[in-house]
Amino acid sequence: MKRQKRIALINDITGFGRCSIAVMAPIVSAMKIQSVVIPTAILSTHTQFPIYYFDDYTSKMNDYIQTYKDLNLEFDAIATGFLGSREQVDIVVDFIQNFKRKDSFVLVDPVMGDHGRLYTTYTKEMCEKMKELICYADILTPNLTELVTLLDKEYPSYIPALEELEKMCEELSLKGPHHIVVTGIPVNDKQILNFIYSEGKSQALYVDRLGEDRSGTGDVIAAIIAGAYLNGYCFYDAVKKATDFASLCIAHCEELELPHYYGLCFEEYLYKLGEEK
Ligand code: PXL
Repeated sequence: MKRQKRIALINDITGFGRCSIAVMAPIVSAMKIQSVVIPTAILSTHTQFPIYYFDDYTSKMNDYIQTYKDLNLEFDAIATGFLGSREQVDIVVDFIQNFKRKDSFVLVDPVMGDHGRLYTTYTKEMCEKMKELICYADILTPNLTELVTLLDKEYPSYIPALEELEKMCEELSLKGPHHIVVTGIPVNDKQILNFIYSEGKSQALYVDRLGEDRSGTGDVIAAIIAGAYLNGYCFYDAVKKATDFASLCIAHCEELELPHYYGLCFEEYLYKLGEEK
């Protein structure tokens, strides 16, 4: 049977706030890839809102995934994001061991924190488990907070130099991932650095800083990197496509004066993702 490319999205479903699956599923669909949703938690809003309803899906995930095992479903890529509990890491590892093939890839977005702080749902134990998960990743998309946490380092009081970033990525890549992008590094008032480390080679990709940081940016970027890489882009081009798209959405959020925790209003630009290179 001929079929479209297919990606498993293991992430939370959040109703309001444009993050995780609510963002990633439409984005990969726009890139002509079938998305298969595997929920880790169901939230009314994400955890950057002052209040949210959080329903941990851990106890249901194994039964949910069993159907896919019984159907012998195949996935060309697996993308993991926000995990709601420590046990979920074991479930995700089991999923990867079952479904990863030689010609498929795993993207791990180690959603743990930002601006030097871990998210409120994130425990020390979960950080330890996340270190296990990254060993299964081909592609890793940490921000600076997540990069240093995964390496047991303190969040720096200064912006690390390119050589230092390269060293940290090199250290992390020894654990598994051969493509790493450290996203959203605020190098100065005007620019954001996305530091790309791909099979031993580093490249710095600077983008204009448009207003304040916006939640959900990492999810938009991870989805486009996964989709573009699956569609045959090299890693650098996949990251470039992702950051160009995010910049477009952020500029529109600024025009609309949206609160930073409302996520990126990507909807009216989705059509651009379906266009050929
Ligand atoms: O965008 C990252 C993210 C995903 N999912 C949930 C979150 C966050 C960031 O705060 O709270 C539930």
